[in-house]
Amino acid sequence: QVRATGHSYEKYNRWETIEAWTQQVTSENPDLISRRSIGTTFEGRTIYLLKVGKAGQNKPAIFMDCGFHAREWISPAFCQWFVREAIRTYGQEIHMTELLDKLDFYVLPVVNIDGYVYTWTKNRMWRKTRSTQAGTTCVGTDPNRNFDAGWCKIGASRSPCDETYCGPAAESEKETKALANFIRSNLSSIKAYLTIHSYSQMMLYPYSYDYKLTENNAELNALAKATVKELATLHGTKYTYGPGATTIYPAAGGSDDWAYDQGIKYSFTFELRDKGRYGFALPESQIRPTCEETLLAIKHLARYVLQH
Ligand code: ING
Ligand code: ZN
Repeated sequence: QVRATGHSYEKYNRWETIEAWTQQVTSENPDLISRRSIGTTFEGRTIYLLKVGKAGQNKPAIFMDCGFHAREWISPAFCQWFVREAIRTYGQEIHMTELLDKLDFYVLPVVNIDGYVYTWTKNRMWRKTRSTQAGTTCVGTDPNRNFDAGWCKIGASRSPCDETYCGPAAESEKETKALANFIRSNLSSIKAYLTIHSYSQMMLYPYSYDYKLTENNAELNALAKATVKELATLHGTKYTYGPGATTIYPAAGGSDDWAYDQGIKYSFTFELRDKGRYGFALPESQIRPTCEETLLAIKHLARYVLQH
């Protein structure tokens, strides 16, 4: 069997390798995976989206993205792991089989591809996109401050040189615009929005742009509590959970808040391992345990969404 060059689920892969992997995994599993482009990045790279699930009519869907922030390498690693486990365990493990029979997962392996490439070539700790604009030599917008959810009102900066720059306007970035357009076009099927970040071991839900609570706060709290409990069963990894504003920090323009306000009632940000020992530079030896425990959490969440 031909493999995407140098690809490994237990290593961090460069973008070219991930891109080749999306092609490979799709062509090898045509009954479970299809690939499309939802747009291109500032530097012209193709933004791929994988649809993972058994073909069926009017299926509900769960949208999950990885790689918003360039340096959070464990995030794209998890999206790849998730897809591999889906194809490996479909027809073998009852819960995964039921999930893929009854719903579709939209998996966006890397949102901020230009930034990700930059962390491999120039600066490992880059966070933002790589867009440029007239009037400043500073590069990049924080994609998780760029959504139209209390845009730039709190926990974000209007200065292009800052790490949390909200951009010249909401959805100014080609990457966030592409993601938002896809979700807007598929709102009737998307039941949950999941965005994978690192680090700090948290499961966050809206709101982050305001201290107000969502209408279903009690349900989101109970679901998060049960999900992090499930995650901990494997390696004992402890997660905290709660509304973003009070659990991590207030921050406007995040994708989870935006998705929630679009009507997607199950909207979560995961902050994967660790709690700061290695931070963004999480060793490759932790890819497997991190992805294993996160998979348990996502499957638990998906089962819940399917039943509600
Ligand atoms: N954390 C998120 C960030 O963008 C967050 C936290 C989640 C903010 C949801 C706003 C909304 O700052 C990391 N590590 O990126
Ligand atoms: Zn992040």
